[in-house]
Amino acid sequence: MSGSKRPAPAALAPTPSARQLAYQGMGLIGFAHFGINTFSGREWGEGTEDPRLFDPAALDADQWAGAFKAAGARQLILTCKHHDGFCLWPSRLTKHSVASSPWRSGRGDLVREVSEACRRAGLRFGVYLSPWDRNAPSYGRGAEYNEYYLGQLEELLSGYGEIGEVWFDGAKGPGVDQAYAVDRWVALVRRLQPGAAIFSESGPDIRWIGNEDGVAGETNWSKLTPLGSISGSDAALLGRGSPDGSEWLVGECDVSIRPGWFHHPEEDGKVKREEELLELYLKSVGRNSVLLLNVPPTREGRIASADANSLAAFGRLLERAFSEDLASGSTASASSTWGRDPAYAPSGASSDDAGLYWAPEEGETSPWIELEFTGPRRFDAVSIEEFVELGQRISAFRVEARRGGRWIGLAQGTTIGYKRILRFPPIEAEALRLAIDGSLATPLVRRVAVHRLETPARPGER
Ligand code: FUL
Repeated sequence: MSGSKRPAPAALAPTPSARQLAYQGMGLIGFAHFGINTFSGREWGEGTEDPRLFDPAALDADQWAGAFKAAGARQLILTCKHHDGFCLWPSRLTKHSVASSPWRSGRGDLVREVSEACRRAGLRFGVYLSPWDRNAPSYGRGAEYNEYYLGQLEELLSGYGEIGEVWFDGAKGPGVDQAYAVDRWVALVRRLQPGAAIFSESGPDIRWIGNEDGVAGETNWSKLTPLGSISGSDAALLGRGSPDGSEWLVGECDVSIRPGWFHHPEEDGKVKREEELLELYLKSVGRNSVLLLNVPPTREGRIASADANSLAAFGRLLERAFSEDLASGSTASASSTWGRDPAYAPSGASSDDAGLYWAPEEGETSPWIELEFTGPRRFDAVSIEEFVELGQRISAFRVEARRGGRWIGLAQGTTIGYKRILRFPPIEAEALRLAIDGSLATPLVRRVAVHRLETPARPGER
């Protein structure tokens, strides 16, 4: 085959949309639960709360955006309306909103303030609009409520610039039954905000990961055959996806930095620290998913200092660990390489260029790629990326390091997907090998990078 060009390997359906790729590329995104519950001290309001309760005297949306930005978040989603029905913008469709509150003398619009602060900080802005509404008199009256909900959605999608994500919460309390016109919600988002990724328990762009702990399955396919309605036994399936799923559905791991989704002063001592947040990052972003981290502002309308400090320290940990690839400059070799087109050369595996990947010859049963470092490297984590544009393929792999001429197993796993990060005890080595033991079709590896998560050397390390 020397000198000849081969066409790129054929796509393995399903494949991600540009919208889904852009979404997953964000990695870490923020969530801000804020509303009448912040003032009543509840997690689920009843819908009967007096709007006059809402008065965040020192509200500073730039401070929120800055706190999320410091962690490295790329987007912030605001609970524009939670289950209690209170709207953080002056909706024309109800009086149960900031317009009936003392905040900014009833002339405030928090959706505007937060969306503009996000833009100033370089964050995308996303909206959460609870379908379950305990205040709307029409809730439970079928079409009437659906019109109301669509009207509110239209206000949010047309009045606040570009929206990065729309979050449809699946929570629905007992009692009143209301059938949702989900197809119409999706059509409206596609029409007004074609770039917005849509989250619901089962898509169409982003799927719920099946828990609210911020943790994806160790095996995690970005593919699933939509479940329709979700029952408890489906949680594990949501966490791991399915190799033969019919749709591309990226998993999103939602979790709060505190026990509750809303800020309660009595939980000020229970804010997750940066090490815990890094662990969650490895179990979400590091498992082919996205981390949606909730940090709820206080009654004053600010992110509390404990939360802001954790976010900033978390951001520093991520920056220190992942801004550098300790394998850069390595010489790559492989069991074989697809064709001779330089775009498919093994060095593509350690390149940042999104257009490059390494693929072995078709039909090879145990392909591998090795990176010979420019000198010994001390590291405790490896991140691997598949070229998912042509479908997710790898189902079994191993990572080994060569030290003093001997190969040592560091980690093994099943899926890789958009990104897989593996952590192991620190080791000093001269070379790294990725061996692929199972793949649905010719594996395509975009990148293999080497990292150090911990700086202090501990006694007894290998
Ligand atoms: C759940 C809701 O019931 C919680 O209050 C919170 O908003 C969480 C993100 O989703 O379904």
